[in-house]
Amino acid sequence: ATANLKYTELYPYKDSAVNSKEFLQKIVDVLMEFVRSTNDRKEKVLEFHHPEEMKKILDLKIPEQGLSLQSLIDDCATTLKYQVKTGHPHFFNQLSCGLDIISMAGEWLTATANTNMFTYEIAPVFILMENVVMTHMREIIGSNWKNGDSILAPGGSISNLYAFLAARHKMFPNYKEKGIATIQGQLVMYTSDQSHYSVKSCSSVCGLGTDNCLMVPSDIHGRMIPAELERLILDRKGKGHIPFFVACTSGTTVLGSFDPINEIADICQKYGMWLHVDAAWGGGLLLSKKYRHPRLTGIERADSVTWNPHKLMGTLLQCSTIHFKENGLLMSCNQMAADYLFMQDKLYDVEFDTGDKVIQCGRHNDIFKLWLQWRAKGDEGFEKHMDKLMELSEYMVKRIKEQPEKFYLILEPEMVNVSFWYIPSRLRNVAHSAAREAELGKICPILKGRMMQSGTLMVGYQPDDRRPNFFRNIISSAAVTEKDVDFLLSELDKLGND
Ligand code: ABU
Repeated sequence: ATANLKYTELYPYKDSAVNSKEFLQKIVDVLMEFVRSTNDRKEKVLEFHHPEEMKKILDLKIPEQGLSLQSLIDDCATTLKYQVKTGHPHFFNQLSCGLDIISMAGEWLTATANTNMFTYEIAPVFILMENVVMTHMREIIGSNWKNGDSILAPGGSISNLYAFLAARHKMFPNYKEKGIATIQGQLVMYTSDQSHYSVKSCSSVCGLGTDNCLMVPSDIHGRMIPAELERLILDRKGKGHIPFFVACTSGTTVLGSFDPINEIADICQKYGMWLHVDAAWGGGLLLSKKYRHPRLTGIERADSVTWNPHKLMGTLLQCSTIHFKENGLLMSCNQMAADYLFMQDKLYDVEFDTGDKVIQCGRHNDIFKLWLQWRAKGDEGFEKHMDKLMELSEYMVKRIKEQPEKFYLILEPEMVNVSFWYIPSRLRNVAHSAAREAELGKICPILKGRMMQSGTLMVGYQPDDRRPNFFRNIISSAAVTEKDVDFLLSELDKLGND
């Protein structure tokens, strides 16, 4: 019946529950087909086409006259046909993998409620949920964090920016009104050379300049060297600068390494500096008794923590949180008191209007899908999920070590990032050296290209400061099993062995 109908036959243009329901059910059928194929190991992870070719396949133009509802249903099916299945058990490419059905249901509800997260007035249930979940997350960070403050932000990079802004506000409370003139001297911030680039971005966005974001050397495991941090602080102090902020990483993007929080906290305490822990990636391990320590030991000593549920916890994109030990800082730092939104004489307790704590106005509802997922799993379910991901990564390391002729493990991982090279036949009897590493590095983009052309697998690669290109395999999806890890290794060998 939807074939020849147009949008004007649906709510709110026409009072037709029948037409609206039929259209939406057809869309749900399309979505369900994507969910089914995502979970079918016989299906490909992607159907790759180069952009120019893809432009020819797709009809993307905006028409003069609106299309029929059936055309829109077809558009939805075509869109998903060419979308990479990031929840497929053979997708190991990104930190955010998987397709959690409960969280997806939450996102559907969120879209249906279609509200903004700035005031209790228009999002009463979601604001209270945010309160409950954020308090729970802070209690997991540390028992001394319960009375702190938190907010959901559009991604880990913006969460890290919030930490920077709060730290500067704490040290220079007049900055908001007086600006740069209030700071007599050069502010300096520190992070490791393995940290996420968003930390360096803060120094550019916030006017320090990237030369004043010092990249502290890391050790061979990818962990910040505390003695180097202290040396660089003293060096800048000697120049009359103001070292004020350290961003320590719990779960680096490439190697999955954890900086030693306690040792870094001692240095921050000694020099009166703000300690931020970027646990966007590794934060999920706070939920595991087995894997939390020693990786995140000392996190309760931080002033702020970034933790992204859309990574290890498998919450649908996007869901990123930033937590502060001290309550009130977010509000005093960012509040602009817009009269048309944040009136103080409202019917209810305006403490629940969280929108004035943030630098954005419109804020997407990222809480409902997380709240619903946490209700489904409980703390126990998340703990099992973390333990399973870590055990699967340990299994992958074991399988790599069992095939030293085909794979070279780059380092013992602390997390679910497994770094390795694939060794094709021609390099199997060659002694390992810088020259061999260079050859192995050249293979990575070729093999990745073959993965994408065949559509059977996706694993990421990159170079780092110490080595040429190498593969970084991520297991952060609940869909992955030991058999999928076996498939991954044998498929790499099938695609790469020439
Ligand atoms: N923000 C880090 C995400 C990068 C990745 O998925 O590889």
